[in-house]
Amino acid sequence: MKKRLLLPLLLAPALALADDAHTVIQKGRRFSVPDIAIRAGESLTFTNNDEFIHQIYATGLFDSEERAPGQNLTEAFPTAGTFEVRCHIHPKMKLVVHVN
Ligand SMILES: [Cu+2]
Repeated sequence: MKKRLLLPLLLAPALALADDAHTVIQKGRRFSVPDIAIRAGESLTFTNNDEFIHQIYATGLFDSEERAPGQNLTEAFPTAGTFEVRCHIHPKMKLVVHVN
C-alpha cells in the first residue's frame, strides 16, 4: 500500500507546475510551435530536445544562459503584449508569444 501512495506524491509538484506553465520544445533548430498565447503572469518552459546548445532571449524581457541538451528553462511574461522569443545561437529560431 505504501508504494502505491508514493507515486502521486512524487507527481504532485510536476502537476502543479503544469497548471500555470506552458512548455515549448526546441528541436531541429526550431520551436515546437510558431506562436503561443498565454496570460500575463504566466510562464513558458523551454525544453532543449536538440543535440546542441540553445539559449533564448526576448528583447526587454530576458536573455538566458546557454542550455545544454535536455535542460529546461522557464521564463515569466509579466505584462501583456506581443513578444518575439529568439535564440542568439540560431538566428532563424523564432517564437511569437501573445501575452493577454
Ligand atoms: Cu538555438
